[in-house]
Amino acid sequence: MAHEHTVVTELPLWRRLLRFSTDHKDIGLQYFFTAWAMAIIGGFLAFIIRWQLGFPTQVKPAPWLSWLFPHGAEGGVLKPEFYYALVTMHGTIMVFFFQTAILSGGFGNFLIPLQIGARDMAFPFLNGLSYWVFWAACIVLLLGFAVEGGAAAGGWTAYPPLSALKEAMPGSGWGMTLWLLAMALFIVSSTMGSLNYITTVLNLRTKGMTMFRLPFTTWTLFLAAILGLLTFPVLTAGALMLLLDRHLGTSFFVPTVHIAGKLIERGNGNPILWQHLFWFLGHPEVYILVLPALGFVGDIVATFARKPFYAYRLAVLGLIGIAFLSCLVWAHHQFVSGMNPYLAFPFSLLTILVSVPFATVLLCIAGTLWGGNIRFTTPMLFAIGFLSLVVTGGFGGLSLGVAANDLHLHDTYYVVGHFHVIMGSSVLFAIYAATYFWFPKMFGRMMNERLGKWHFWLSLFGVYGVFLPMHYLGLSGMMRRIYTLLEYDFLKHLQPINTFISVAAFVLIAAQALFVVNFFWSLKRGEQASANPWGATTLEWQTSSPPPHGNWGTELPAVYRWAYDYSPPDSPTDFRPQTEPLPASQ
Ligand code: HEM
Ligand SMILES: [Cu+2]
Repeated sequence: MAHEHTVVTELPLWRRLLRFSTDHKDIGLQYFFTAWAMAIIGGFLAFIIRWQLGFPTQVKPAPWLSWLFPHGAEGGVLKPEFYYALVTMHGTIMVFFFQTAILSGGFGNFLIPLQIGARDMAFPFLNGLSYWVFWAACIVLLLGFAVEGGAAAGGWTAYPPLSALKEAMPGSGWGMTLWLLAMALFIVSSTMGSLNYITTVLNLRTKGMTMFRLPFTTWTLFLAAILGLLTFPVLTAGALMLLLDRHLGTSFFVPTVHIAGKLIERGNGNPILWQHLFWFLGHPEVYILVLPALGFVGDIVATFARKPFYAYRLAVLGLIGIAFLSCLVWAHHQFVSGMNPYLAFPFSLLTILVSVPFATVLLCIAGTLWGGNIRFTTPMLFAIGFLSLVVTGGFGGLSLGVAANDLHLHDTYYVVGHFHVIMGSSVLFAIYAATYFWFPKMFGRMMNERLGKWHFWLSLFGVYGVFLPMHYLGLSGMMRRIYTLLEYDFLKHLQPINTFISVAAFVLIAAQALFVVNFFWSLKRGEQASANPWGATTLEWQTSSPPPHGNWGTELPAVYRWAYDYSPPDSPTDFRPQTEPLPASQ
């Protein structure tokens, strides 16, 4: 393959980020930085949410809020409808614009060609386009804060009628339309990405790189792309129908309802249909996040336990099982929606069945840890933190999967606790693990270990301190999406727990500053990284840090073995890279 002679990685970082590039590494970094920026915005919204719940502004007005959001808070008192906009935008940003974007767009782009021994993605131009459409989606989404009525306020799940009727509440106006357009753009961008990742993995693997020699990370990114390609379009269809309901007077999702005592002129639509269309994507979506997280953690654990991946093929089958079953469980979000009650049983059963392949994968990773010569580096600590959190969150999920429990727990803080432990925290930990792990490859420098470890421990105690008590709040009946519990006599006694959670959340948020400082400091001053600082076997570590444009010298690397030859017997080193030929006797 011909490739240019200009070494693009020598451009300054900001130049690589701000141009239309077709190099997968540049595009990966563009996604990476944009997604982190979105995370900071989403985190700031979380800060305001916790401020309100911990120190309700009706009791203690917060003038800085009115200064920041003149329309959302008057006299330092947050408006309830603005609170809804905050939770909606926080959820949307964190699920799609941070986690999905950084996992598939950021790490997927950066790592897939490097790990399979390709020079770039199959469709480089489409890849560049995918990033800039994502960028536009971010802008359109955030514009919501600037329009009349404020940002979308129907929840990240955008249930009708709040999302279908422009007049339902302030955030149901332009903010909601922008939300739908932003999601449509996001899906277009993500589809372009998925097509690229799938084609690249199928067609551009280098000589010797069979499917069962792929690193776990690439397997998971590949499966996540397939899930995205199969399920995101369903949400696109739903979003278009919702736009028609809003602007052209159709009633796909508009039920016969009264607004302010007046029967609306339209009706007879089915809001539950939206729930099906949303969750047909929405549930697989959470696996679009947790699969790559499992992939990173699997690879990081093998690297730092210095052990061959335990039952690698079984683990890959487990991943495929998770991906397949995750498409069949969506209605566990709708046990109380009024759908046919007979549906609860199969969906309950299938939901609980997901834990079989899930536990298989986790046991394979635990088997890899077992008896390993473990190096507790920062990426390894975050990977182990992920395992702890994913198990805790999984148990929360199992208890919700039983329909009889869910009737009580649905729409309470128990659910909020569940998905923040498993997605908000465990997937976040995997993203941190991956960032500390691949930072040397991305930027050619190491991150600071001491700061990294402080970041890890404060975050670990932080997330458990914030999200475990939420389960208790839910069991005690606290509903999600209420902006104060002081209005309800039966909830008032829970206020001190909310204050505790908010304080823990502020510590957690402050601890993330350690990461930001470490990141930018290391970018400039970090210790210079060698090509393979962790002694890892996979291909990306067999080229320079950072890799040149085109990734490899004049010849593509050839692969002779699987990705996990750690601590091989009779070897002078404790690992054998995939590029090392087998001895003649084998
Ligand atoms: C075996 C594992 C799991 C089981 C059995 C499970 C089960 C459930 C159930 C039944 C609900 C619905 C609760 C309700 O709304 O009443 C739920 C909600 C949720 N789960 Fe899980 N879950 C599991 C793993 C995960 C994972 C891995 C993620 C993400 C990475 C995740 C993310 C979510 C989210 C985001 C919601 C709430 C959505 C919302 O209503 O806003 N879950 N889970
Ligand atoms: Cu689900």
